[in-house]
Amino acid sequence: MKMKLYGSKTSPFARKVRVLAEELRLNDLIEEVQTDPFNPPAELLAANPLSKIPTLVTEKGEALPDSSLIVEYLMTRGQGVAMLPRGSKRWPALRRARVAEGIIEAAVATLLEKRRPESIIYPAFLDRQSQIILRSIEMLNLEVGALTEETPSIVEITVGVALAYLDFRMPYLDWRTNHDALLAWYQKFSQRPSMLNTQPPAA
Ligand SMILES: N[C@@H](CCC(=O)N[C@@H](CS)C(=O)NCC(=O)O)C(=O)O
Repeated sequence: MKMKLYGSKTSPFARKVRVLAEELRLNDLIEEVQTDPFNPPAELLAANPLSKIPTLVTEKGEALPDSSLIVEYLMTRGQGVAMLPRGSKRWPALRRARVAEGIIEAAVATLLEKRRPESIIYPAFLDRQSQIILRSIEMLNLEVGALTEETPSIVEITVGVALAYLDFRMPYLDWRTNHDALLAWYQKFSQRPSMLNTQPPAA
């Protein structure tokens, strides 16, 4: 029996896990179950009352209901992804990963807000999410020298998935403009097989 990953081809949180699984060469141990968290099958709810994707159920039936938990777990199962640095480089690395995760959160919040009936969409909320994203891009652009171009860690994977999600859902933000260093890094990172094999369908 394989592990089951409840996810979707468009969810950036699921993509983070899918890229990681591929980098760790664990794909063959994982069955991906395409799941709509807004129309959840009973199996998802049994594993995760939060009704969110990604959710992983291990071969032993243990449920892991959050991408960060799944990342922590899969890191114990495979090799090929860099560990986070120890010592003084650790906290800046974790901060970058958290900021990239925040970009994903703000972009998903934007998408959900836009799906509300037009009369109750709150433009100030959308504007705030865009500002959050642009400030975060600014920071990552300044700090891109700390991202590796070789074996990635979860920091690089989260940054790469966040930028790809902006291209997919918020191309009008045009994050590339004036962020040449981040763009140069992303152009290489996005060519990794793990990124190419986990692309969302055309929007
Ligand atoms: N913190 C969670 C966030 C997961 C999440 O929000 N996933 C979205 C899909 S991209 C979802 O399942 N949304 C359903 C909902 O918000 O009810 C994680 O890292 O896994």
